[in-house]
Amino acid sequence: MSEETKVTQEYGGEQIQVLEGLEAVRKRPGMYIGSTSSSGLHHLVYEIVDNSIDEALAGYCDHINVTINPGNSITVTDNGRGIPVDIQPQTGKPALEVVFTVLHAGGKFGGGGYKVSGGLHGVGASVVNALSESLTARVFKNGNIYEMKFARGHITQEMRIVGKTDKTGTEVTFQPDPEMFDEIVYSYEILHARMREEAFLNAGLGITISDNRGEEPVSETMRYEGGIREFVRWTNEKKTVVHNDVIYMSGNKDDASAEIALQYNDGYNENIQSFANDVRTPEGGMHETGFKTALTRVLNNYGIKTGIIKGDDKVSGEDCREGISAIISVKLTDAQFEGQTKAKLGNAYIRTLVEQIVGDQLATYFEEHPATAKIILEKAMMANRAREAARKARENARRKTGLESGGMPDKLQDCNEKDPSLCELYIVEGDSAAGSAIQGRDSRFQAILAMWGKMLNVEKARADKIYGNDKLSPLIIALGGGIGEDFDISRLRYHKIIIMSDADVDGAHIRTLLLTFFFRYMKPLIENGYVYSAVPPLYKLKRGKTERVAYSDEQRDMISAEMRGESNAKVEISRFKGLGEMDPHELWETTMDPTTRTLRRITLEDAQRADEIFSVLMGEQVEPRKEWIEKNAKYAINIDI
Ligand code: TSJ
Repeated sequence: MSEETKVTQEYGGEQIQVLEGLEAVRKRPGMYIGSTSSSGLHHLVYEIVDNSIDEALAGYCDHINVTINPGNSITVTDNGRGIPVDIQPQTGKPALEVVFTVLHAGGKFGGGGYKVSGGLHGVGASVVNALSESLTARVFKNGNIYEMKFARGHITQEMRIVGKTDKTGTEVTFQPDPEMFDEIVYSYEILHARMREEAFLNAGLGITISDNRGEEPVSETMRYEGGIREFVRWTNEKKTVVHNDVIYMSGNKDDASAEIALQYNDGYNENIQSFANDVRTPEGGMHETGFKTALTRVLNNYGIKTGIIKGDDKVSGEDCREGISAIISVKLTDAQFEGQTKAKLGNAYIRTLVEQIVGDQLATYFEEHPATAKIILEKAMMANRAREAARKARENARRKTGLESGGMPDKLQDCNEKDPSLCELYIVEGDSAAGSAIQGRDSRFQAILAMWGKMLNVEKARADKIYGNDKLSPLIIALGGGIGEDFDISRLRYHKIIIMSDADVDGAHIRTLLLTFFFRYMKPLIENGYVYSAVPPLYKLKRGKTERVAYSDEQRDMISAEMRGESNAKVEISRFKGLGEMDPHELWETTMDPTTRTLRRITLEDAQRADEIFSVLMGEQVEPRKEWIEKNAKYAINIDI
């Protein structure tokens, strides 16, 4: 067999593999981009932008543009070297073509790790290509403009030169395939927030995000010379800080690097945001563990050495984190994302690296800035005393509420089943809705807790007050696992906790409050996926004696067309005003029956968003609150502040 035919045969084999690869992406898009909902749709943009960021990390690019075009296609451009266009000896094809047609291992969902800089980039580019109705790539390089086009992963125009240029860079435009996604409308807010994060995490890199869909184009350029230092400042912007400087630490070992920035505010919440290779790790992992260990150790050592901590008065890890805003960003070539949602970093050597950096550099910082060190340490000691007081208050409250003896609150209509994994707790807003829920439920496994009225302002309250609060303590007692540091998920009485509230402003208020409370005091509930939102119907449709319900505007239109049928019969459509309006049977059928209902699982992201909204609405600073309410007038809430 001559050398030439051999090559041709291999080429043929590869061609088939290429198509099979991209076909696999179209068969199981969720495997590659997480989901086909809005989150997956936005993920396409991140996959493309990642390549430009790699080019920036390699030192060849300092600006990226991300544009939402009319019709919801996306254009990403950078001023890097341009994707290589030369023919690869192994494949006989231009590198550009390979980038878009060969499925690379890698990415957060595809398995494998980080793209190693220096190698061929384009991780994820073929996935985006497979899921796009059309995609055009242009490369500005060697004085030429090269162009190549694709549709659903297939080449529709081979690479060709379409003009001359004196610039270098890459431009990719793609139109997500509506056959592949539940919705194809991009959110400027979501992309803007993510691009801001990328700009913070990559100091000096400029990112412009634009939206050209409306009559008035919108655009913002973000560039942070200070990187994650500015990220921390931005996080604390609406808070009152207790020291002025952001503390910054960084270091590297072998191929891995880590940087950490932190600053304390006068609040009680812990806000640590960690990233691995610019990907958020909401469940933490080794980098967070290393940070926490070192922070606690450095503060205690400093306190003992200076005599500020006397005797046995050591501060705990939680004490050291009250009021902290911190960003931890690590970059490594072999990131292991673990946990159910791949949201946790598993590489053990990163713990050592971060622990060493913080251990050395924070200690040095404290030596050089004793005034700041004292403020932080005294805040931790104050937290320690408050926690001690809270523990006593809790014991008192327990005795009073009969928690020890297992007495359950009046507001709770419990279920008969005792196995928590089979039990559901519906948290229902308002008396009449609770009444319907109590009558409509299956009391074998569904418990109802009625809640109403204005709840405690969780932002300003400490744990001791929360235990004694008359709105929250029935909930805490009903759930059975305690709160805060002694929250014990094994004592939880229900594994499904379902918030059932109206789709109006008051309902949103209650949901925000509850999610914030869970996020701050029972985080494992959300991490374990135990918290849900009930999805009540929005419309009732009636034709003669036939009644059906719809949960969205689209569904309403679909069902109404169906019911109208060929005969164009009259279909009456009415809007459900609230849960209280439904009779028990209706409520059971549409919202509570496990065989027909829809439940929306609350993610850590949802809860974090609620927490942010809550901070703005309940925080001490008036200006941000005013701004937020003005911006969200339709959602403006009457809160007892
Ligand atoms: F992959 C992609 F299509 F998604 C994509 C890649 C999309 C966008 C908007 C930009 C890029 C990209 C790729 N920007 N810059 C690069 N650089 C390279 O691919 C490159 C250039 C030169 C060399 C070299 O060794 O000379 C190596 C690489 C990997």
